[in-house]
Amino acid sequence: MEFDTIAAVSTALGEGAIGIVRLSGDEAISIADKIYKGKKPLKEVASHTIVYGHLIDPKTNDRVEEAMVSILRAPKTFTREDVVEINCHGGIMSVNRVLQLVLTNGARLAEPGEFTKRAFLNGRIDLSQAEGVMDLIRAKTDKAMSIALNQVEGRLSKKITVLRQALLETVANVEVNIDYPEYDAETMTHDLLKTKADFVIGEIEKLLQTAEQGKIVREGLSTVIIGRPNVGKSSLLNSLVHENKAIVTDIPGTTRDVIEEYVNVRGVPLKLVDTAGIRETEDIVEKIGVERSRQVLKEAELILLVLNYGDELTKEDEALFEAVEMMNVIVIVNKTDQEKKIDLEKVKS
Ligand SMILES: Nc1nc2c(ncn2[C@@H]2O[C@H](COP(=O)(O)OP(=O)(O)OP(=O)(O)O)[C@@H](O)[C@H]2O)c(=O)[nH]1
Ligand SMILES: [Mg+2]
Repeated sequence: MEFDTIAAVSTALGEGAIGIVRLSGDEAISIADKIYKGKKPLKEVASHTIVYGHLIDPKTNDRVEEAMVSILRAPKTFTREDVVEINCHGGIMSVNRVLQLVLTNGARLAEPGEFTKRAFLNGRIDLSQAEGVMDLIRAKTDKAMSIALNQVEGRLSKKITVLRQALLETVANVEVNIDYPEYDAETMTHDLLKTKADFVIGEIEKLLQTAEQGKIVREGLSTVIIGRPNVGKSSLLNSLVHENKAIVTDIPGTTRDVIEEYVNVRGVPLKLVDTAGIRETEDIVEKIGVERSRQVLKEAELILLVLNYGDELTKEDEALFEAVEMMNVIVIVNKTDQEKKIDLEKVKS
């Protein structure tokens, strides 16, 4: 496929020792040559090497930056196109200046993800690997990272290829049976076909199940802390994240906004959500908070329902039990330092 030459800053924008501006496309090397002065022009530099030089503005001949420039010729590159990586000083000004230079000299600003898109369109990676690249960049825990890396390396793709192959072979076999009945090919009886199909369906279902797990590892398990006002929901959040994130007071109705924080539990990120205690209230602000609590409750994947050891179960508690009946719930009995009033048998039942 033929594309124009794109450029973008590849490193995070901010203050760092090095910033990289990357170009990809047929014109990548010639555009870089327009703004580069070193021992020899970049077009004479061997592929997959890095050279030192200065970046100049061709209009004024002013030196703009000092840089190390990597030359990577097609097809052994991420995009399968010619790629140039300009390593300059990290820092918003410097990196943007270099980007401006390559843009005014013939490159087009890449869209988000466009390098990966090219790698996909040019057949360097398949769709599942392209998704893996994004997951890798966004990974929040070690586990998420290693799963994404597996995907980038094509493990998922390989499993899909095997299933596809099994189906193709079966279809081919059926066609041989029909077109050349005289051949000595295995006869695809109904039973045989069903066994083969069941096997493939089973494998696909297994893959779909891991997709569900993958989503959790990637995005975090949405975990919502609910309970009556003042039972200690915000205290629980603070203790789990080891930080005074949410305001804690002995006034019922303290929390009004929905507060979110990530914690890492054995590699699985939990997106902890603290909510306003659910109760009937006339306070306008608290009312909105309670409404939000009900909303996030609907989207939760895991519920932490907090009760108090020192109180009898109230109608409000029972209403909460009903609201979360069909969901994954962990019941937490808090304030065990107080005198026991709660009926634990009732909680269990
Ligand atoms: N005795 C005792 N008090 C606690 C415990 N945990 C929390 N508290 C106190 O209970 C009060 C309420 O705690 P919060 O964490 O603000 O309760 P909440 O459920 O977030 O309350 P709302 O935001 O109003 O819904 C505070 O005064 C806490 O210090 C505990 O285990 N024992
Ligand atoms: Mg609170």
